[in-house]
Amino acid sequence: MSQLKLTYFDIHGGRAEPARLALHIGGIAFEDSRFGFADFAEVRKSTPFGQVPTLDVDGVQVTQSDAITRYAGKLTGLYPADPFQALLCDEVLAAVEDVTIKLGATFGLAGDALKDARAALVAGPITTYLRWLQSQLQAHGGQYFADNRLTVADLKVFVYVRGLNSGRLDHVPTDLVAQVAPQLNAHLQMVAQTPAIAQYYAQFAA
Ligand SMILES: N[C@@H](CCC(=O)N[C@@H](CS)C(=O)NCC(=O)O)C(=O)O
Repeated sequence: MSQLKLTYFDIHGGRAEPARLALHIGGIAFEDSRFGFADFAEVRKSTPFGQVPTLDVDGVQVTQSDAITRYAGKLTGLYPADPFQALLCDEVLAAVEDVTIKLGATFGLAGDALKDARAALVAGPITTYLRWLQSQLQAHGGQYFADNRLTVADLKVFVYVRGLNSGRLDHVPTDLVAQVAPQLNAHLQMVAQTPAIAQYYAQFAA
């Protein structure tokens, strides 16, 4: 088995979290290399684009969170073997990444500029993507996004929706998902109650 080291912020969310969850669910040992925000300036010097996450596979450094998530999914059986189901899974990963990039563009803002930018995102793209995600869920049986079972697409949406609900994003109402795409909250509960995921977060709760 390859030696894996996943490097990312010490938070329970963000771009590395779906891979962390997949590796945990699949029982794949990996070095969970977490660092604080204050250390990012130093950590980014060791990455090609000044970005995280990175995954080291037997010492080979790899970038791009969705590629890492898909790899973790393949290692753990959480990525569809069927090409069409894999396509549906990839579509969800890419859509969540698109809207994450739009939100990321507001992180350097403050005051009214932040408020206005976030309000525009909430009224526009975030709502559009949430509604689309809910429609995808409905179109594929209402429980999972692809393959009629838990895949990394579910983990990606779970992490995204949990972030929106968390109250940590200024000017993003914590009831936004409940208002515009309530089935995504039911999906979130279902994923959160998956025994391996509940056990994963319980270890940090003490
Ligand atoms: N396309 C990259 C984007 C990674 C990314 O933007 N990561 C953020 C943290 S979540 C970052 O390092 N931002 C700093 C920067 O872009 O300068 C991926 O999906 O991994």
